[in-house]
Amino acid sequence: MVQATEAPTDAKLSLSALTDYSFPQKQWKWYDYFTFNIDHKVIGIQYLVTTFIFYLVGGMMAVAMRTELATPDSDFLNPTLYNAFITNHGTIMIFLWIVPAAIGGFGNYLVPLMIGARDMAFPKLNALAFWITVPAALLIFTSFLFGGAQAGWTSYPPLSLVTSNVAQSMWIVALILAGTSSILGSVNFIVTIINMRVPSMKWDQLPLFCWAMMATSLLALFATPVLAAAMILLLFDINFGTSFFRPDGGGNVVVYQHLFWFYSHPAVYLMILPIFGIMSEVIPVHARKPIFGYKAIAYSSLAICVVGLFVWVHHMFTSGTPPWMRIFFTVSTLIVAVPTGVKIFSWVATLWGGKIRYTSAMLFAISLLSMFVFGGISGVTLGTAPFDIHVHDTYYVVGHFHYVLFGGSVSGLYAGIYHWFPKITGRMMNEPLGRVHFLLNFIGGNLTFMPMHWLGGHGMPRRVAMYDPQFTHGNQLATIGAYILAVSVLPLIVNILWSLVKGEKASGNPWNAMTLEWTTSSPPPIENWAVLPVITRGPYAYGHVEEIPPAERPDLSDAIAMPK
Ligand code: HEM
Ligand SMILES: [Cu+2]
Repeated sequence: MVQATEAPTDAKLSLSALTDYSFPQKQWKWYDYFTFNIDHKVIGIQYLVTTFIFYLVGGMMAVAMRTELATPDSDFLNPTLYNAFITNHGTIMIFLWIVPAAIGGFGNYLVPLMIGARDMAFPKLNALAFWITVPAALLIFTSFLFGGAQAGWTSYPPLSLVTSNVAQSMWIVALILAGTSSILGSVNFIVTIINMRVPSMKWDQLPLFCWAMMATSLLALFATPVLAAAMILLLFDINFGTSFFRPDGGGNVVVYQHLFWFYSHPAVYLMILPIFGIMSEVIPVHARKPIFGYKAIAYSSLAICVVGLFVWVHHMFTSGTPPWMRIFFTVSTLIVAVPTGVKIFSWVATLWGGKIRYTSAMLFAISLLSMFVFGGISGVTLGTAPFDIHVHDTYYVVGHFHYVLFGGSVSGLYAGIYHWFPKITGRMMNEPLGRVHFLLNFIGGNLTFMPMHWLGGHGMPRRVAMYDPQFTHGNQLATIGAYILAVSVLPLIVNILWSLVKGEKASGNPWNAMTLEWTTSSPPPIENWAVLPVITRGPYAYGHVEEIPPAERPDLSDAIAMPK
């Protein structure tokens, strides 16, 4: 564990002196970011940068697929390569972008800073968790030399037993590595949040992002080992002549589906809970209001974590599930929408009557609200067995999960980038360019994924390179949307690179935020603070003093202003 320095820890954190704990100190050099560095901030940045590059690779595959789908015939990619692209696009987006960027990237960078710790509880384990994602990515990329895995990101047997064995095995090992990284990370977050908070921080003063990371980590810890088990059994079936899932050897394919979805439904929460955490930080700061329903938001993350473990069969309504199972899992799926709704209402109530600043971070948070709610509602329709049976494996499902994954998780990651970039780099981003990015993203996202609901509802199956000509127009709209999305990342990339060099210098707390990461300098020094901060109020006590000039501010250092 990283020890606190000998500096005194009795300084009071008063609102008039939010940056009191900053001090000039050594920073890491550029080459430190290429080493087995154990600083949580370096590891967070390593995750954010590498996963963003993986995102671009996954995005290029998507553009290639949408180009193929611009016409009904298979004339751009050959169908085998098309299958490899769907499989690896999905895999990269989930396992190499959203999960590691949200948990590994923002989680590592922010959690210690938000709880007043100098690092994570197990810094070396943390570095190990990052570095095993690198061979995972290399395996995925090099598997294309062997044709690439082609059985979809779900890799159901028997298809996964008969397509491209070498590439499929590489894919499996990559997932086991990514899963191991996720388990190591979870243990670290749980111990860190429980044990490493500054002593003065009570549970109800814990920032909501940390609550979200706690729920995420518990969920990852329960669910991920099951994925590893499924993957190892599948690897044996492919390479060592076993028949756990091989039908002609007496194996059972439905068992694979249970094991896979027992992990992979919770995985959708691994992809959205940390993002919900980002929302709960970004919205109050830019709406200048205390968060509405702090406890409701914190506990609903835990509720999602528990109920989310009991809904997985909604992915298997068409796999011969008996009626009682369909009823049970329809009901549990609808129940999980309740704690999610609680969060949505709390964010809307926080916005309500706020002094909203339409910063790029806030724009992406609002875009998340609208697109995630849309995807959540189509999710409720899918969770209802009688409806799901009709649209299962159609483009309706693809429309649904892109609204939650792209409109939800990716918007949230973007909001996080615009919000914490000044903290991480010490430079402000360019706001007008951010708005261009937001507009292109919002228009492109809806144009790409909205027509898919219509296509699926009219019977277009998913995972196909060729389709019936009656579906041409809807597909062309989606393809145009995808090109807009491809262009939309350019302003973001230009903004990041330009701001890194030329951006206006950021103060310790450019947004006037109240969580602890803003009390140190931007970027924070290696040890985070000279003296550990002392907490005297909740993390969202907005609207009381900020408009009063510092000299006239009342001394709130003893007030604990928690929203009730
Ligand atoms: C927050 C994040 C969510 C993410 C990331 C997500 C992601 C996904 C993904 C990747 C699939 C595709 C499965 C496949 O390949 O067959 C899917 C399908 C499905 N989702 Fe979601 N989902 C989310 C939320 C929800 C919600 C809130 C519900 C319901 C309340 C829901 C219900 C379903 C159902 C029932 C299916 C299965 C459809 C079928 O196979 O016919 N999802 N989701
Ligand atoms: Cu699910």
